[in-house]
Amino acid sequence: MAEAALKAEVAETQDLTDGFSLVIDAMKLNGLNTIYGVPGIPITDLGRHAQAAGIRVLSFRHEQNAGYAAAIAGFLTKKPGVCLTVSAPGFLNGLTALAHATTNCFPMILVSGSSEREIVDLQQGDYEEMDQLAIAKPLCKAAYRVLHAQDIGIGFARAIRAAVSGRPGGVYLDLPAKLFAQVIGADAGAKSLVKVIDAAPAQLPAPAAVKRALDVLKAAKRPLIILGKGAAYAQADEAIRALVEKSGVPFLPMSMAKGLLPDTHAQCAGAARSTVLKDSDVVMLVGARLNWLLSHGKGKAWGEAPKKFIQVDIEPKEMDSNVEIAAPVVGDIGSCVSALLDAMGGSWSKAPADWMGAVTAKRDENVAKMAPRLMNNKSPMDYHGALGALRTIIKERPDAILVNEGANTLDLARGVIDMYKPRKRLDVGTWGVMGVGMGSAIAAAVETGHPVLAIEGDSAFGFSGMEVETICRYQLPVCVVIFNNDGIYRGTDQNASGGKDPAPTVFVKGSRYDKMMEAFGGTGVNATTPDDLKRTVNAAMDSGKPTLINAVIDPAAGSESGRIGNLNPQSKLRKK
Ligand code: OXT
Ligand code: ADP
Ligand code: MG
Repeated sequence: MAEAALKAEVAETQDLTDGFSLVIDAMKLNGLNTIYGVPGIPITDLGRHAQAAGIRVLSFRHEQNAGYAAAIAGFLTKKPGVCLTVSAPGFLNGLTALAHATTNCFPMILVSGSSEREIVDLQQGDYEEMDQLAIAKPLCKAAYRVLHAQDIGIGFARAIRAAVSGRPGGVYLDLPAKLFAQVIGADAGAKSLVKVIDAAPAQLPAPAAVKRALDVLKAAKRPLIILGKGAAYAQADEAIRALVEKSGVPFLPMSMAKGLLPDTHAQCAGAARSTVLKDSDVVMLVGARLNWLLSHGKGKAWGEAPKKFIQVDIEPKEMDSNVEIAAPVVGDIGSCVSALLDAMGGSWSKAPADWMGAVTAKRDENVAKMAPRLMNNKSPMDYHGALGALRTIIKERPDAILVNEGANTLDLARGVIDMYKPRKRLDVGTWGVMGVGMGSAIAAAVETGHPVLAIEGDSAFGFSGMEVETICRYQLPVCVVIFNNDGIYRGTDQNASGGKDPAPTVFVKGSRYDKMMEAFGGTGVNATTPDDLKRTVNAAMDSGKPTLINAVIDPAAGSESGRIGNLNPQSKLRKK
């Protein structure tokens, strides 16, 4: 090409922009600086250009894990986590995580490339043909498709607002392949971008609702505050602490709300759970739903005595979802808790001392009962011995983030390991989903820069295990401890037919998961005693290097479904 023609072409393209650039510009303008995804047609170049433009692009081995990373990034930052996938199969792989984000009220945007509308709608068999928008719709808060480059800015603005405003959740953004290469004038492109102002506006509670709630609380003889992961998400930590302390009411943290106030706080009722649920007369829910995790607010777990509920939540439809809510306080938690504090004034009398005394006595009894079990140094380890070792690690490193999944590995770690700071415990959430482990660990390290300790059942780990390569590739400060009991719940089941296939719940005996990490240049360790475990985890946390510790757990130590065996239907007619 002649020099003059080349110059003219360069000058001309300087005045142009395209779909790729507009997606990147829209993200950067709105502070979306990280992408979790898997490359491929039609978004490979988007990842490259985004990286070149200063967006951190974390490339995973499977979209589901990238999606779980985006979901937990949303929980940790209050900004939508972005997951980027290819069309049909990649999109579907990411969809479980989008649904999980929506179920858990985490803001996330699943951005998927898609095939050409004209061909998809006539079902003419395009490459990876699928009507992705229609499929995503029932599984998220909102779903949008952008067909024209000049609408990319609006598309992102709508997606961001939908993800973070009101009750947060997952949003799907469909970007057909053709969009990326569409070219428009650079000026028009710049003007089409939207910087979202006040994406999650404060929602103030009505003063009458605040007064009603305080009237109910004041009349209580045995009040209880339940803190859920919505309260952790809200980042209103100081106000929540002030409310708890000013009211003198015992608090029960749901799993991912542990650490909002330290589990060692004098008013923490985590170790007296059954007692406070049964015996309380007024329960204030703050960012927690009365779903299965709270036995729907009724039945045996809640005892015979009548109860009144106060519920602080941003979602009005949540009220009366399971039982009558005597005092709904609808608004964002920061505004609601501040309003409650203001209205309490300077002379609020604390909850009755005899009630706090009874809760403390029960808590101390349970803690004392557990203490000797945590000291055992058996080999192979049981859960308590192994967790006793890990508990001190978190105590000494309260800023570390704990990721936790499994059945016994989850339920026992939740009880044994005290948390000291907000948003440090990440787990299976509302669905009890296995597979969130490595995605959560990666996002936690990336978003916070803090070291991560992932305590994983051997089954749970298997759902996302290949991401240890991702951890090594990005050199993330993640220490994974696999509680290896040779299977799901236990490794001792037998095939009832007498045949040679193993039982459905058992895995290869004596597996060495630590070798997986070594395969990618990380550190692998086999730990057979609590002392070993403590020493090697400490070393890993000090080094900040990717490490995987295969913790050998007695295969007979677990129980079926951990603490939720009651939900597992069992045949009365057939023997196991
Ligand atoms: O007050 P009481 O006396 O009742 O005592 C309570 C507390 O007061 C007390 N406590 C304490 N005592 C002393 N000291 C301290 N510090 C302390 N703290 C508390 O302890 C008791 C218990 O307290 P807790 O835990 O708070 O209370 P409780 O009653 O358990 O609470 C009820 C719940 C429901 C709130 C709680 O149990 C809970 O949050 N549970 C979540 C359970 C959950 O979500 N489980 C995960 C799903 S299980 C199953 O579905 C699995 N699958 C299937 C599957 C899944 N899930 N997903 C997908 C995609 N595919 C398949 C599979 C495959 S689990 C699983 C794998 C399992 O195998 P692994 O190898 O991974 O794991 P292992 O089991 O280890 O082998
Ligand atoms: P947990 O499982 O810990 O009990 P849930 O996920 O059941 O918690 O409940 C979280 C609740 O928090 C949801 O009902 C959601 O609407 C609410 N929520 C989330 N963020 C906020 C916020 N910023 N302000 C008020 N409520 C919120
Ligand atoms: Mg197991």
